[in-house]
Amino acid sequence: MKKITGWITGIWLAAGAMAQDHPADPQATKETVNLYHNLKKLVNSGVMFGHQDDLAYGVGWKYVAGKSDVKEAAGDYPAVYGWDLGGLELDNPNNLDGIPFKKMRQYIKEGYERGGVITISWHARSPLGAAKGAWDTTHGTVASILPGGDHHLLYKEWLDKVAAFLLSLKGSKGELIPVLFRPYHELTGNWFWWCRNACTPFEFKTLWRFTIYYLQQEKKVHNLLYVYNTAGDVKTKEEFLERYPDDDMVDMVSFDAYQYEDPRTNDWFVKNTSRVLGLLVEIAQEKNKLSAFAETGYEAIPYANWWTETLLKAIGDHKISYVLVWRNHGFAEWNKKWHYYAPYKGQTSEADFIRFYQLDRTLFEKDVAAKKLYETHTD
Ligand code: BMA
Repeated sequence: MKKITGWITGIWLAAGAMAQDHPADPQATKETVNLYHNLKKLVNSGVMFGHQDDLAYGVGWKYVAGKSDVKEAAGDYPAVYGWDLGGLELDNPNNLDGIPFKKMRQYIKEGYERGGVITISWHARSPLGAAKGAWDTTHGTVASILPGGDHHLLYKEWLDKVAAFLLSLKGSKGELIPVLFRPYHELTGNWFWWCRNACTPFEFKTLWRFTIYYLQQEKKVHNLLYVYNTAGDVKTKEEFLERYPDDDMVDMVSFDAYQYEDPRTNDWFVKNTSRVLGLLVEIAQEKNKLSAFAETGYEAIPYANWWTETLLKAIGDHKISYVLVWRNHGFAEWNKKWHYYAPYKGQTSEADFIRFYQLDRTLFEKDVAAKKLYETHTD
C-alpha cells in the first residue's frame, strides 16, 4: 500500500499543471491535439456514426478489401471505427473475435487515411487466467496487478504489448494515428474483472492512473485521447463519477447501453438513454470534456424504423461526439442467434438507416473527412 500511495502522489503532482483546453496528455502529438480541438467543434455540426469491426467482416463475409456493411447499406463508411485489443496481451495473433492484429492495423490505417476516427477498447483477459476471459469478477484481480501486487510485472508486460501496437499505428507520413482509447469499459457494470462489484473505487482509479501513466510516461505513447466509459444504468452524476480517475487522465466521458426489449412496446431504451445522456452532457460541459454514446445497438435490428424512431429519439438534441453500434458477427453459434447491429444491404431496417444517414445531424465518413479532423484549423 505504501508503494501505491507514494507512486500516486508523484503522478498527481506531476499532472498538476495541466492546461485547460488541451488533451489530458500534455505531450499529445500534433494530430491528437488537432483531433481533440476539432471534435470539440464538431459536436455543433452533428453526431458521428460508428461501427465496431466495420472493415474486417460483416453479415456473410470476412476480409474483403474495401467492403463494409454500413457502406453497402447507406453509401458511405462510418465516421468512427471501433476495434478491440482483447487477446493482444496473450500474444495471440488474433483478437478475441478472431481478427488478426496485422489486419486490424491495416484497417485502422485505411479508416484514418480516409479521414475517419479510430476508437479502441480492450477486453483484456483476467490476469488471474480465469476461463471466462474478461468476463470474470473474482475480487482482488485488479489489486493483484497494481504496483505491489503479485501480478504487477505481468501487467506491465501486457501494457508493453498494448503500447507496441498503439505505436505501430502510423499514417502515410509516418505520423502516429490518434486513437480514442477506451480501456476498462462499462466499469460500473458487474461482468468484467474491473467492474464495480470486483474492485473498490480506489483500486479502479489506481488501475486507470497507473495504466495511463505507464503508457504515457514509460512507453511514450502520445497518440491517445482517453475515454472513460460506464454501463448504461447510472442513476446520478455522483454515481457516474464515483470511479472517475480525474480530469488529468480523461478526455471523453461516455457510457454503453443496448436495446433489448421491443421498442414498440417498451420505451426503456429511449427514456433511459436520454436521461443518462442528460447527465453525461452536463458532466462533459462542467469538466470541459468530450462525450459519446460509445456502444449501443439492437441485436439483428428486427424493428424496421429503429434508427429514426428509436435511436434518434434517444439521442435527441444532446450534443455528443459519436454513437457507435457493435459488431456484425453474423449467425452466432454460441446461442443460435443472429448477432449484428448495423444493417447490411437488404436488411429489414435498411431504408430507415438510409433516412438516418441522410439527416444533416448524422455524420458519416465523407462528412468528417471534409472537416480534416487531424489538421490545425484557425477558425
Ligand atoms: C460482445 C459480443 C461477443 C464479443 C464481445 C467483444 O458484445 O459481440 O461476441 O466477443 O462483445 O467484442
